[in-house]
Amino acid sequence: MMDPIRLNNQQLVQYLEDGYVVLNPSELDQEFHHRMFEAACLTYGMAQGAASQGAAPHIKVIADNLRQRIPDAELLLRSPTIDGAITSILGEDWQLYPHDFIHESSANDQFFHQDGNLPWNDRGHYRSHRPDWAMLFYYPQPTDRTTGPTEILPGTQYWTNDYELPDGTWHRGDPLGRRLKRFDPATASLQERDNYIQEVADTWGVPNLERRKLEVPCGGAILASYDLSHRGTRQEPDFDGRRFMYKFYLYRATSPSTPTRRSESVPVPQIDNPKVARIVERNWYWLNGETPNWDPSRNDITTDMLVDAGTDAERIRIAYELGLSANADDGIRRTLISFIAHNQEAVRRAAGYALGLVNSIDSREFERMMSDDRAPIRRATVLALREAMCCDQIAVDWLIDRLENDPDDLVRSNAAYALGILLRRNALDINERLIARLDHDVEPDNTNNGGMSRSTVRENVALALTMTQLTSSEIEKTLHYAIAEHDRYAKSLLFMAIRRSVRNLSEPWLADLIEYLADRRYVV
Ligand SMILES: O=C(O)CCC(=O)C(=O)O
Ligand SMILES: [Fe+2]
Repeated sequence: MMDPIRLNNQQLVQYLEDGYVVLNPSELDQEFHHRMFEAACLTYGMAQGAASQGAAPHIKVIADNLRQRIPDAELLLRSPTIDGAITSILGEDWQLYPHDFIHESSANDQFFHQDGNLPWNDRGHYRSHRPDWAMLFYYPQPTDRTTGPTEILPGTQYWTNDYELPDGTWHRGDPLGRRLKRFDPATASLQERDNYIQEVADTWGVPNLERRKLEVPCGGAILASYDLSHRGTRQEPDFDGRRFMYKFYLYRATSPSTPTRRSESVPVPQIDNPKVARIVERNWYWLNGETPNWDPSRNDITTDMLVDAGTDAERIRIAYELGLSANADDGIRRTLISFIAHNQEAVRRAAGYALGLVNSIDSREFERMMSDDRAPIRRATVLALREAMCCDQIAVDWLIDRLENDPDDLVRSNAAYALGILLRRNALDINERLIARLDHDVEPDNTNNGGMSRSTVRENVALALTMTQLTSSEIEKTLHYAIAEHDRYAKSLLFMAIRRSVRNLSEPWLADLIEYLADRRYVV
């Protein structure tokens, strides 16, 4: 097969700035796309059969088994155009998260949303501004305005909405416009529906925010930031065909500590959108294992501005400026740290991302927040340690302690996730502690989203284990839990963790066997 075709610099900046790039894998021919179209029809046919027998078709048939049911999906993912684009964003050892789906358009509109950060609109962790997660949308037929294309809001991938509730619980999914008056499409006219969709887009508070319907030729694909706002649009009434979209979730399992894209620093090409320019620039260098050479003293942005910002767009822009200034100004640095305990959720969150720009933070600076009795403050503290990549003993011990003992599920799932991000770059002696959390008695199911009993915490523990090298005895324990696991996402991730580790430890034939089994996963 041909080598992967990497994104060029322009495409890479477009991805980081607008949140997506359109791909046309010309090495796959029309016959291939036709087979993928037919496979989607067949999958929906089988789903109907399952529905008539009372089984939930979305989980029994359509979701999560695409590579098993449709071997051509593998050819798509490994095609030089698709593989090369994903590699450019997520590194050479990019992984498929074990959730996938085929979406079919209809007369209904979806409303703008960010996909939940765990499958079926569940929540386990704060979103990442770094290129850690992506979605691949693939369209096995021409997709234009009439067929119901996917619509996106370019550049919205670094923002999000508040989700914490006063009683300590939280919204699990991230629809936009959660605060708008409830809208019932069943009783509304098309015009009212369209007005509502515009109102939802306007909730970002960004004047003239562009909406783009992504029309693609047969076999076109979109690689998008996981956090980009998007929606499925309705078909026009005179369209009598079918429009499918295969969706895959992908993530980065390695940290770009060595240059993979270029051999020497290349300045960022033109960035047009000032709201996200700083993040784009940071990510551009981060992808090459570098930090930008910024002058930390060149702005007059104050910490009050972060609190007073009227939109997440503005607050995040300010947060990045402050994070940069904090390297030269101790007052700003201390205020940003204190904002982790601020009473506004959006301020805590923005401060967490800001601290990702501060070089070498000592986790003792978070001592007060670490023992705060309010769960939202502990959640934000986990974010701050993760963004600042605090790997010292105090940080790691506290994160492990939270994973083992925190009464708040979102603190525990965030702690597991953060430990994975730390493990991705540093060897830490915590594998056994993570594995012990896979026991259902110590970490029971906590959600039924998607119609399956699952654990958001075990899912993130399993994710963390895909980012580390396990020893033989750790593999044995992980295998024990993987076999017993009923949460299909946790289970698949555990097999992926074993696959990663076994490569370095065992006979090549055994690694091949595990590789085969992990790839061919089939969940019922
Ligand atoms: O079908 C589409 O174009 C988008 C589907 C989607 O975003 C979703 O269901 O999460
Ligand atoms: Fe979606």
